[in-house]
Amino acid sequence: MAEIHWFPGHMKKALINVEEKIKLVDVIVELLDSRAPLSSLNDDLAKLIQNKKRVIVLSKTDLADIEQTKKWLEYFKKNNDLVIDLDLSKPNSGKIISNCVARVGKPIWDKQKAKGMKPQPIKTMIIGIPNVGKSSLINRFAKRSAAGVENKPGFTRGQQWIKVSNEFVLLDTPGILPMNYENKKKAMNLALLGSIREDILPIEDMCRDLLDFLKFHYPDSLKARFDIENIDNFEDAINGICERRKLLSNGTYDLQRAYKLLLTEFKNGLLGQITLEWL
Ligand SMILES: Nc1nc2c(ncn2[C@@H]2O[C@H](COP(=O)(O)OP(=O)(O)OP(=O)(O)O)[C@@H](O)[C@H]2O)c(=O)[nH]1
Ligand SMILES: [Mg+2]
Repeated sequence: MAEIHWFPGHMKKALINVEEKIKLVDVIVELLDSRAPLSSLNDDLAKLIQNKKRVIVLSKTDLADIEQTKKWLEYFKKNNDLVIDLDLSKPNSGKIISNCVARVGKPIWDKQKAKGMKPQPIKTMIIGIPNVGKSSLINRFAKRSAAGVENKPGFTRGQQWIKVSNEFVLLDTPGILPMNYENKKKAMNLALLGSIREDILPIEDMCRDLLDFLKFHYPDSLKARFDIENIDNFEDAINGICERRKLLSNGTYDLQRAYKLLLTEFKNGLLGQITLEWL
């Protein structure tokens, strides 16, 4: 596979914007997709935020393997103060995240009070790769649709301050991908999660990688979802999906439709709770 350098102009601008705003910000909430937390890390962003108070959120836990998420929480807790997992489809996720930001921001309020000042709203910047749930988290936090949400990478284009209360203001940011990928696997994981635009990697390569992974780690979910037996060989598995789902074109199997269907059903959690990066 050719090397991937997909770094659209708006992401470059977004990275510069984060750098410009960072001095104003009290707390960073960094979202990582719990299905591939290491692939979700962005070194370019990490450099900018290294001296800031931070809450790490493993997002989309409803789509991830519960056992693996537990292990990833422990992993990140070794080097970070506050790490939580969140299913943002649940309304109570807003309360959980606001409690965390309040905990991290308390020393700032204490300092202001000690100086005789009125405590100011904690300025919180929400960062992460595209499609990881940043705008969804803001809407839960603010208890209203303050930020645009869409299931496609790169939906949020500009930064936006959102006042939640007298205690918090939030800054939504566009998703930012790494400028370079240290390995092919990371780019592939991001594409499978829906954080890299779908047409960047060849769809057949994506399906090959996904099926290779699933047949090893989650063979039963693959067999059960598509009612297929032979999953060891890629062609047999795809043909099986075409057969079961009646994906035919002019009397032959419509492989392109099978590829799309497999990726969409995986992304939407229809194959079960699956984590692509295992500890
Ligand atoms: N199942 C599930 N879906 C989620 C969760 N959080 C967000 N989503 C969905 O993921 C998609 C992307 O969410 P956004 O909040 O727009 O993501 P974003 O990080 O703001 O994306 P960009 O603006 O593109 O960078 C939407 O379809 C959300 O409904 C979650 O915890 N579980
Ligand atoms: Mg967004």
